[in-house]
Amino acid sequence: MDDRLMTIERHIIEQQRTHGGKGDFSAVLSQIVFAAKVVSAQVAQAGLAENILGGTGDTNVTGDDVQKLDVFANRVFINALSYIGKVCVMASEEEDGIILVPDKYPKGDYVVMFDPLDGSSNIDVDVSIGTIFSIFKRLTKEGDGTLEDCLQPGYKQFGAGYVIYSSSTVLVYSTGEGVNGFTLDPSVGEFVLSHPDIKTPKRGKIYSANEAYYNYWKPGTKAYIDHLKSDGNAHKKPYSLRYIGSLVADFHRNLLKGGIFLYPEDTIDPKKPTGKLRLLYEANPLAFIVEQAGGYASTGYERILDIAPAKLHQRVPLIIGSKDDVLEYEEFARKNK
Ligand code: AHM
Ligand code: MG
Repeated sequence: MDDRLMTIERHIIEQQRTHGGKGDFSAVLSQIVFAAKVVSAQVAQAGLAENILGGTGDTNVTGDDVQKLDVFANRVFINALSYIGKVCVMASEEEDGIILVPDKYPKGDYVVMFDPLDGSSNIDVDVSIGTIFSIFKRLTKEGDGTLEDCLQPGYKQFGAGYVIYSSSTVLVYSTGEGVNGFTLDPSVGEFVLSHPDIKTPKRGKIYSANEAYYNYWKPGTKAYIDHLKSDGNAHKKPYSLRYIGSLVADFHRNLLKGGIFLYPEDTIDPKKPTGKLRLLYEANPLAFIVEQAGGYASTGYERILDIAPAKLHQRVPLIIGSKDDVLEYEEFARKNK
């Protein structure tokens, strides 16, 4: 094999060597890579397998329809992370409470949280979907991890990333030293470095939001979007609107091209005044990635990574992307209360 070919496993090993760790964190990452390959293979076949395509008829803890592939992906990630002895507790968007490692396996130092298959309502129509993950070190000393281990602010993440299952499968991750993206080469089953040291433009030309909610947005969000559509903005001409409705896909495009994604507060559902997205499984990991790439993530009022979580399935407004764009949104939110 070409010595210059940087597979993700090699990247993980080389990073570990630089840090001189025991390899526990690397083992966690490698299991996530493995799980991503398994899910990728299933997603690619979703249209073929009648028993995989379509809903189970159940709803998950946050009230969304559960698709069979969600259930499958959730199980794959839990199983892959359970037996290695490096994880003490997990949490998933698909599960009500924390997920403990079965008694028969040793417990390790790491806490892993994930959204196993985000945007799953898009599966049936062949639109890109993704996995998002977030890794912390435990606060408790030993044994099973606890809820407290899971409820840490995002700036304490040890690593985070996402996988996009699309025209190709791409895994993007960061351990706090920049962001790298790897594309799955299906012929050899390896993720290969394709997007080294990703930096997001300081300002973008794209905004991504579900603008059908405009009438339910706060004055600051309305004024901001009006501004982007006018010729009074930084580019002196309207921004472009791009909204897939699959967070990972919208985020990935904006990360590479520059832009701002918004899922702000709205008044549609009084039970979800802070928007739809979850702090632990969606906002935190993507905020970690975007900051590592030179961007920024905010609720409109505060940095996402500074929020001390109060509960597992906490929702937050998420404004994320190119730094100057997100800072400008904050200014509009401040001035238009
Ligand atoms: P999910 O976690 O249930 O799949 O929902 C999250 C998805 C995101 O991928 C996407 O950004 C958002 O829901 C779209 O929501 P909306 O249809 O309200 O625009
Ligand atoms: Mg989700």
